Amino acid sequence: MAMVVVSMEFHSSTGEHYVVGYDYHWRLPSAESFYLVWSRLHTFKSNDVLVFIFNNTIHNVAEVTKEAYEHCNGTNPISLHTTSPTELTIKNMDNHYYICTIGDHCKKGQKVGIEVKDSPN
Ligand SMILES: [Cu+2]
Repeated sequence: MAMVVVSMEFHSSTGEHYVVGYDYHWRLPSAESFYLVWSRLHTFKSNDVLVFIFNNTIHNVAEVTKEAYEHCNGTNPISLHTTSPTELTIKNMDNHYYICTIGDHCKKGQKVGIEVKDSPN
């Protein structure tokens, strides 16, 4: 009985988990728009969790500003994550932007912007 209660509390306090890129995970996409298309197919809310799964010897995840995202500037990220999987909780209603800072991966499409639309239930 106690375990059921704990389980329900856990469920209600966390949002959906989204694996970025589905089974393709987080790597160089075959099409530049791949992660943009992925992002647009979901409605993200605060407390949802983005899961980045990647080969950490050749990729990373950096949260960056919108401007840095648009220019693929990874020199001064908001946060940098180098272990996989990286789970990032959306903590506010702002939009969020993530890139890989390795080589020219971002310019080749390894970047994703998250539009946060609703508050949690
Ligand atoms: Cu990369």
